[in-house]
Amino acid sequence: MELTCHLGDITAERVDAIVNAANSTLMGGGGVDGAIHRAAGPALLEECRRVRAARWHDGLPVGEAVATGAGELPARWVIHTVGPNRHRGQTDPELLASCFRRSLQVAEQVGARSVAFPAISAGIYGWDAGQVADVAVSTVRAAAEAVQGVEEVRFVLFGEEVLAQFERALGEGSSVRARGGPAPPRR
Ligand code: AR6
Repeated sequence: MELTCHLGDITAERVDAIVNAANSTLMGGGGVDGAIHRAAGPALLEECRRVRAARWHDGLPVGEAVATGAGELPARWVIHTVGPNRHRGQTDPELLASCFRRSLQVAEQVGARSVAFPAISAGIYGWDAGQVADVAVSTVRAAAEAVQGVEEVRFVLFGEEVLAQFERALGEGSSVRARGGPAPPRR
């Protein structure tokens, strides 16, 4: 499995599946969740409603993941996962690790070979970007053998500071910037 990171807007990423840092309701929100729903259009919310009705009546639990289509996005699937919310005392890194692991398992189940992740929980949910990067990289590396259908994982980050943390976690030379994507956002 190839792991890379770069600056960018995940909604524009040309991969089989993008991962959404959602909340348990799956009904949209701010941050990357809001951006994904805006870019995908109303079909995504409709699908999320169906997923809730069919399988997750009480909402998607923290650390769990589920796939839908991707509406008007270039990706084929959106994999929704719910990160732990530090502001609610959800400080166990295993919950965050579970988001990355379950998302990869779901990606493999639907047949996605390339997957893009944002920095789950590093925004509104209040986790330190360095800790998110450490958990993300170690979890994806540990899962690589078990999810051989997924050949490529890209971490798509929304700011220089978060990017620097993922570059550090991945180690030197593993970052590929804006490959085939739009110009990265500058802050
Ligand atoms: N592309 C890539 N990364 C992005 C984008 C984008 N378009 N937009 C934001 N980020 P957050 P969380 C980065 O807050 O902490 C929502 O309301 C952002 O800079 O989106 O898991 C949900 O509905 C940060 O580094 O997700 C939940 O209620 C990272 O994505 C809650 O927020 C994650 O920030 C989830 O909070």
